[in-house]
Amino acid sequence: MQVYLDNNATTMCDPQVVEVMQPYFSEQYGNPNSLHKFGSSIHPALMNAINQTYTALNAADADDIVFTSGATESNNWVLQSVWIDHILNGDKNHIVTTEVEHPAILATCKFLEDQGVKVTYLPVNHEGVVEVHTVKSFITEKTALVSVMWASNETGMINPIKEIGEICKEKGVLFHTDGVQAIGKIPVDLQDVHVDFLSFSAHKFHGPKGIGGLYIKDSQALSPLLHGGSQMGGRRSGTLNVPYIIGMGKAIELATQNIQSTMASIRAKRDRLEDALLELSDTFVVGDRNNRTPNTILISIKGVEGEGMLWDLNNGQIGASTGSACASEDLEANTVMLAIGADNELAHTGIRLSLSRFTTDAEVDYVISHFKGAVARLRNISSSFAKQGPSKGGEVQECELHHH
Ligand code: C6P
Repeated sequence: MQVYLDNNATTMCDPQVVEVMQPYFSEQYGNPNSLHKFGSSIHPALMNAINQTYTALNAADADDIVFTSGATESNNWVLQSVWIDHILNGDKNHIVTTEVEHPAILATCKFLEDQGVKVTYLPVNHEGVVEVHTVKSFITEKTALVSVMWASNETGMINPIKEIGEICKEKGVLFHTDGVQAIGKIPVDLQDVHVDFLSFSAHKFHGPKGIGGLYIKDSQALSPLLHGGSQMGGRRSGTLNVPYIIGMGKAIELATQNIQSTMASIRAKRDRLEDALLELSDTFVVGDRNNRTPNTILISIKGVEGEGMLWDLNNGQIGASTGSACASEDLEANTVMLAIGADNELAHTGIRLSLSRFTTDAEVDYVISHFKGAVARLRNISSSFAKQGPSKGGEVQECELHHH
């Protein structure tokens, strides 16, 4: 059996999504901006995908949803354009975000700091959640934007987006949320929360990679990041990625239409897995499961390095991660675990397991049994090393076992 438990990194494209995309590669390949029938014949399917996206997010007609290459682009767009519109060409100089955002936010903020923008990185509590009063206390009259992720890719913890939105509205500050890990996992209702901008990527909800979007409340002004042929009303130039937009429409519809029952089913499997793994000694899971996306577990196993676990799980045909996929090659400590107060040693022990609506009970059973075996094997290696001691060539082994 092989089991994929890294659905926060990316998901399988749903076969139903692949099917609706298929005709738009070699049969209906026209450019929707062309005036001939090859172009115009695409319009109904494109309109359908747009409607599916508006419905899934409960966006209002007055709002705009602009298709992008994904959340990295959407996040860059919001931050860089708020800088241009409100800092370079306005009287603000400050952006508020959190310590635990995805690199698509953090690296863009670093870039903006180099340009002279003041950025506040808010701390999170021991559960990995940013507290409302913390956000409130750092907003000044110079703040142009607050950017807080809806749910964490690493821990699954859900931030109080509704309350933060209210504060931003009250203070007249723009509010952006990275909604990548929320859509398809928890209800996202854009008429229930005050959010100016929301970023998303289709491949996190069983759509194709390289397509996503930016929701813009009330179609408010935001300088384009990509200039060119004025597609999407001039907001985002570049020929529309027709098959992927159509695929994303189907994917977001499938991911959100039965959200309550999907959540309940994933949650039941996740909780069963989590309960079983917590039977192991010296383990803990980050964050209250009731305030977490129902598919995610970030578990720490004392004395067992994350990379060692991944290697053993991989040998057992199980795909998991130590955290964000884009940071998994650097072997650094998990930055989110450091942010919640873990020491360096503990922050090297995190394993992220993320399920999907395709995860089965048989897969969960298999993972429970393999995981427990892996912990026993790795703890055995550590304890025999400890008994053996450094006098028997241990220093070399230590190097191999603890490569940090
Ligand atoms: N997180 C993870 O393993 P792109 O790559 O542009 O589709 O999405 C980037 C992105 C932005 N925000 C959040 C919260 C994300 O989780 C991601 C992607 C993956 O956690 C890959 S690094």
